[in-house]
Formats: sequence, C-alpha cells, structure tokens
Amino acid sequence: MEEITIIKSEYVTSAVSRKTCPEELLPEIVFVGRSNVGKSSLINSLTNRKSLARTSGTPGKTQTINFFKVTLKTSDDTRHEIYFVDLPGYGYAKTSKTNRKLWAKFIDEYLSSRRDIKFVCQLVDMRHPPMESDLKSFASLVEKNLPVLVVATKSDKLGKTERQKHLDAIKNSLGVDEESILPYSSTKNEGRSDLLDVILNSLIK
Ligand SMILES: Nc1nc2c(ncn2[C@@H]2O[C@H](COP(=O)(O)OP(=O)(O)O)[C@@H](O)[C@H]2O)c(=O)[nH]1
Ligand SMILES: [Mg+2]
Repeated sequence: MEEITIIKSEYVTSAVSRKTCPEELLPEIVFVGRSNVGKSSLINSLTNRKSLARTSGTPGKTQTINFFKVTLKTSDDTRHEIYFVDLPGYGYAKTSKTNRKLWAKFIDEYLSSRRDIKFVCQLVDMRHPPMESDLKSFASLVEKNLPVLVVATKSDKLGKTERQKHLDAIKNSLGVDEESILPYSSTKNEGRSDLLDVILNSLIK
C-alpha cells in the first residue's frame, strides 16, 4: 500500500447555496450521514486534526456545506489538492418537515451541480442497521450515478463477533457487496489508511 500523508488541511467556507460554493474546482470527496453518525470526527481523524470539523454533542446544528481544502502527498512526493465536503446531517428528529425538504433541495442542488465529485462516503452507524433516512440518502446518491463508499462508523464500539453480523446487516439492507463497506473508528483511526487509499485511487483514475 502506498504511503499517503496529509500535509495540509484548512477550512475554506460554509456554503449555504450552490452559488456560495468555492469557485475553485478541485476533486471533491463528499461525506454524508445522519446527525451524530461521526462525520466531523471522521474528517478530523483523516486529517489528523483535533477540531478541523468541529465535533459536537448537539446534533443537527450544521445546515451548511462545509469545504475543507486538503493536500495529500504520496511517497514519490506527488501532491494532490482536494476538497473534503461535509454535508449537513439529516434525520435529526427535531427537524421539521419543511426543514427536511429544504435540506433535500440544498443537497440535491449541490450533488447535481457538476462539480468534480469523485465519490461520496455514506456514513452509517455500525452498531445499528441503516435507518429509513440512510436508505433514502443512499438511494438518491445511486440514482445520481455517484460512486458511493459506505463507511460504517464507530467500529470500536463492537466486539469481534458482533462486527461481522452488523456488517452483513448493512450489506443486505443497502444491497451492496462487502468491498463497498469500510469499517471506521475515528477514536482508533481504524480504516484510515484504507480510506486514504480509496481517495488517492479516485484521483488518479
Ligand atoms: N467511540 C467512538 N465515538 C465516536 C466515533 N466517531 C464519533 N464518535 C462520537 O459520536 C458523537 C458524534 O460525533 P460527530 O463527529 O460530532 O458526528 P456528526 O454529527 O456526524 O458530525 C461524538 O460524541 C463523537 O465523539 C468513533 O469512531 N468511535
Ligand atoms: Mg458534524
């Protein structure tokens, strides 16, 4: 496996509409999932930063699309500038129907905006089978022909025997094969080098 390091990461902007997304077009890796699934933690783990994407105990607050500019370096000293794109979390129970519709429209606009999206990480909590909102989100990504990697978060919270059972449940529920699911632990950095590998491969294809 190639040695990939992240040599720089910075917050760029929080977009509230298609028009407020950064003008500069770079390859984008998108992260989507329910509020509290561990999206911010994953971005922090990948970039080796404590609070680049602020993690918070109060879910559903971020209703903006957050862009982080990240520079990857490979062992032969090739550098790649990309964006990590943090979409607002969905499925928070306290959000109104109107809010949910707005969310869907906003995300839809971004995902259809012909930016250079390499793939989307659909985060699901590894401890539970995907919920209705996860299934909907996943289906809409597939419908848009976006490549999707399912990232099963908080893998550290499961024991060895439970892991396989839960992975199978996710696999069956989403109808994907096991290679499309990556277990991840932000506290232990499990899955980090695999995810960096997938990211690099998506850039050089
Ligand atoms: N044990 C464990 N906890 C996690 C992990 N990822 C996130 N968390 C916790 O889950 C909560 C929500 O995480 P956050 O990254 O803010 O979720 P977001 O709303 O999807 O951005 C926080 O209390 C995190 O500390 C993980 O991989 N392992
Ligand atoms: Mg967050």
